[in-house]
Amino acid sequence: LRLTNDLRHAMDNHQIWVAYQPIVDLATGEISKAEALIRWQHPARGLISPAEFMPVAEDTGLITELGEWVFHQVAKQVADWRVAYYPLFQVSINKSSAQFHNDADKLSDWLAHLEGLGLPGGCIAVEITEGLLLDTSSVVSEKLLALKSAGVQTSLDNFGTGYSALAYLKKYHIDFLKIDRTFVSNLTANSSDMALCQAIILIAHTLGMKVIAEGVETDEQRDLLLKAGCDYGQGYLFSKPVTAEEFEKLINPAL
Ligand code: G
Ligand code: G
Ligand code: MN
Ligand code: NA
Repeated sequence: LRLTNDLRHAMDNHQIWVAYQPIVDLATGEISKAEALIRWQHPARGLISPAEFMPVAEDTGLITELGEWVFHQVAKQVADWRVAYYPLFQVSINKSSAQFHNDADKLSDWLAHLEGLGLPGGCIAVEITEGLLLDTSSVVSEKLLALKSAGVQTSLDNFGTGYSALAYLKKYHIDFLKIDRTFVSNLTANSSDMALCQAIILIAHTLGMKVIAEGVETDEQRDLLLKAGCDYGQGYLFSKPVTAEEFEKLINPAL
């Protein structure tokens, strides 16, 4: 309950901010996307992980405001970065199952806001987890299909750790598979995780999806992923999640 009151206060007092982690095109080394990751700098408790406060936000209904707030921050950033840096720049936003089940979470509001900024749906990708694809509620499938018809892209986060049926990847026209970092961390030329990454990349490409490897921390991992045909990489090798200001220095080192 304490955390609930604090969270309400935090949203009004700029303790909540959005961190951006680069997603790098492995073939060219360019930063072509970013993942938005919410952060809470608590005055007494320090940095609180979203893994801790998102469930509180969901239980108390604050998730509606929080989700809207994240989206508005990201939309403004992506508008700036598309002009200043790269016209096809895209930012991905994590969305929990609870957000898909929230009636107040409306795609039409998103689209109206993007249109006001002169942005197409494709400037945003929504990151979902495998569990959501197996959710048979009509509200979930309607929202997933509506995202697609609005041109918003979809990424399947932590791929390989859940139970996604391949049929759903096709049904919802998922755009990106994000290989979970547990498979990337033990990559060596002959490891079984290498075989697994190769298999995931083959499936993805066969179905017309792109692949993002998460948790890339070493040059060796990057090189093996590139050799296996992986499209994008994300991880500490390139950068940890940083403030928008620091992100701008990454995309334009002259700043
Ligand atoms: O980097 P990290 O510790 O921040 O991420 C912890 C978890 O919080 C991740 O699983 C991530 O998907 C989730 N997360 C981060 N930002 C958001 C957000 O804006 N919305 C939702 N629903 N989840 C988020
Ligand atoms: O669940 P999701 O994949 O959205 O969460 C991303 C989480 O992974 C964040 O907590 C982020 O800080 C973390 N992360 C990003 N890059 C790396 C990395 O290279 N290594 C490790 N160990 N964690 C990472
Ligand atoms: Mn994610
Ligand atoms: Na992930």
